[in-house]
Amino acid sequence: MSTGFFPVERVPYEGPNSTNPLAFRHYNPDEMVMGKRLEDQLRFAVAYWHSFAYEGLDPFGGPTFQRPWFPANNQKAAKLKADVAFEMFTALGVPFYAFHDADIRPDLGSFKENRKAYEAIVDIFAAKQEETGVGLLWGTANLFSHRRWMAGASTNPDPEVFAYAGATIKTCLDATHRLGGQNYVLWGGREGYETLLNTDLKREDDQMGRMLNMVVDYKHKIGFKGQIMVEPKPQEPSKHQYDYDVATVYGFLKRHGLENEVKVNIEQGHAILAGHSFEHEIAMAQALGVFGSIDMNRNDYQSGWDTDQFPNNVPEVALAYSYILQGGGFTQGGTNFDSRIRRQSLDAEDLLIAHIGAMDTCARGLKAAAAMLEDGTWPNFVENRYSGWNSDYWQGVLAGKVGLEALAAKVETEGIEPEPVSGKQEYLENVLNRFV
Ligand code: XUL
Ligand code: CO
Repeated sequence: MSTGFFPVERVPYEGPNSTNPLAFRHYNPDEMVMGKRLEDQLRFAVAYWHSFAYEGLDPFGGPTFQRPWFPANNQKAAKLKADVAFEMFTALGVPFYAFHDADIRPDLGSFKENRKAYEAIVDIFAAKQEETGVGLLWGTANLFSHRRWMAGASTNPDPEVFAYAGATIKTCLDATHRLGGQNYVLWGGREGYETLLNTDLKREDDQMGRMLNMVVDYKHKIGFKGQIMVEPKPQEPSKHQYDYDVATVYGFLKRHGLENEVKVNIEQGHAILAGHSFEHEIAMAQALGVFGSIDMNRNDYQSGWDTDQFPNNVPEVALAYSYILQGGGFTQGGTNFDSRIRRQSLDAEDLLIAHIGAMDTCARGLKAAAAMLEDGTWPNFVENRYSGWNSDYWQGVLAGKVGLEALAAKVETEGIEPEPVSGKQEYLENVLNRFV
């Protein structure tokens, strides 16, 4: 029995000329792109928190959304929320969703009561996954909203908070495993500091490294095959966050012996806050061998904070997917819409419309990215630019067969005087513009 919350049960694909706001114009899940169905290339996920738990608050105002499951803090409301959520996943035809513990259960006060309430909803999710075929892209724990986390979760000066964080992660990892989750994400919103004056950086780094090692050990113990991922973000809510960006996370993983166990979930808006582009973070993760998955949401470029808006810029999205496709596409990762509708977007259909637009934008971006790569002009240019390195001699240099003295001698004996060549930036920009 449908709850009747949404005006339609299924959003159809109607093609680029459709003017129906509740239809896809570019996302046809069965369309083949670079040898895979579009659905399998993009691997879309809906974020439970933004669509079903967010009430429309901002720093200056309270809830604007009136949902039948608000504001009750009980299991009955949590169950209705789950019913509506799975109706939306089905209406959109998304293969995945993602959630935090706190998104899906009421807060009943104690750890034990909350765990039981959470597991009861997880039981409902298991049945609904079975019924609808929708799967879990990733599970995660909310270790940042409740006041107990205000000074950090694993990085808290109080070891009892460290223990509480560990117990929460264990509960969420168990649930993710039970639901066949493809990944498990750790985003450390409070793993950082508000002021260095009260902070011991060395201790906090050791604590965070220990926790992540415990998580990885436990994953292996229970046989969870999902990928553990850290989600970088430089700040907000903390003034400074330790998982600043991809390169910083990689250094942390190396330091704690985890670089082969943990990958990154890269969010577009977080990349921008770190002073990077989205494609920079994706390309960096690929270069370091830790690319996992993406949160596809943009910030308002003027406001300077994380506004979690749905993507609507095709050229930007195309560039991001072009790096993902060059790296071989997603394996266990996917495209999670860590995005929320604006607080004036009150209607149930606004939730559908936002996701439809985002899915169409991503579909257009991915198809443009595939066309760029299939054309070959751009990747071949980059390949050629470095082709001087391909000979045995220069490969030997990279492999450590030649030292600094021999290199210096070669320059003089062979009279090497390199001639600079054009980097062709504008040419490449024009080439890419042919596809977007
Ligand atoms: C916060 C953020 C989170 C993580 C999951 O900026 O991106 O929603 O994706 O905790
Ligand atoms: Co995110």
